[in-house]
Amino acid sequence: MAPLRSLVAAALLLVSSVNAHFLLLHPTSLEGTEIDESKEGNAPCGANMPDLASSPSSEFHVGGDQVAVQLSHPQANWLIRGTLDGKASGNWTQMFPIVKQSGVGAFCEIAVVAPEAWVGKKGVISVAANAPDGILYQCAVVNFVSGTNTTLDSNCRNASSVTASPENDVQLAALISKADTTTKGNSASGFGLPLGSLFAAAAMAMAGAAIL
Ligand SMILES: *[C@@H]1O[C@H](CO)[C@@H](O)[C@H](O)[C@H]1NC(C)=O
Ligand SMILES: *[C@@H]1O[C@H](CO)[C@@H](O)[C@H](O)[C@H]1NC(C)=O
Ligand SMILES: *[C@@H]1O[C@H](CO)[C@@H](O)[C@H](O)[C@H]1NC(C)=O
Ligand SMILES: [Cu+2]
Repeated sequence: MAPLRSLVAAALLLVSSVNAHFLLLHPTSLEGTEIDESKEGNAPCGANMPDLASSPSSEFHVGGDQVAVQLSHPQANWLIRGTLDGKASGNWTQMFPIVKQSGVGAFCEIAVVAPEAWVGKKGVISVAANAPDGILYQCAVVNFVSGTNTTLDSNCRNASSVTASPENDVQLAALISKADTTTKGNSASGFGLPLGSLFAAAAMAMAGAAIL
């Protein structure tokens, strides 16, 4: 009986791991806490589409706020982007340099930024993971507010085995609107210093890696 039982257990594990991709824990996903990971391959948000009038929303500080995820793959690259388009159909602005997570589990960036011009507006944050089984999506509807939030959410943590570093991912970079890409890092575009300096730091880190 034991062999059969362990076979069934192994099969169940396989089935559940097929659809285990990632969870968006903060800001709260459009799907709430019952995220259908089997639908995460659907751009731009996974199982649900945002509705600025009725989707639950939370505050997001444009000067720096948190995005917390839980990854079920040993590795994935992350893109965090935002738009004021209520249907999340375009006009994506990159909110953080693309990073590669290595290690299964909790990962949280604590200083994700949005353009100052978005203060007082409602929009959509979309988190895209380039995982071994494709590009996966989750979204959150947020009210953009001024300032920074340095009080970490209980879900905002990095698992002890998780590391992250800047990554050049052309597939994820292609998910940013062209018009935004050309002005990225330019303070005249509405971004403050933080994103510009983040990109500079990321570029320097990549240049350093290239020398090695
Ligand atoms: C995208 O932004 C442009 C310029 O601000 C605007 O004219 C256009 O309507 C926006 N498109 C969407 C889908 O929001
Ligand atoms: C900052 O984020 C934490 C965690 O989500 C939240 O409890 C707190 O209310 C936020 N602070 C402000 C000023 O919005
Ligand atoms: C998690 O790791 C990333 C990458 O090193 C770092 O930027 C971030 O601040 C860390 N998050 C927390 C909650 O310490
Ligand atoms: Cu997956």
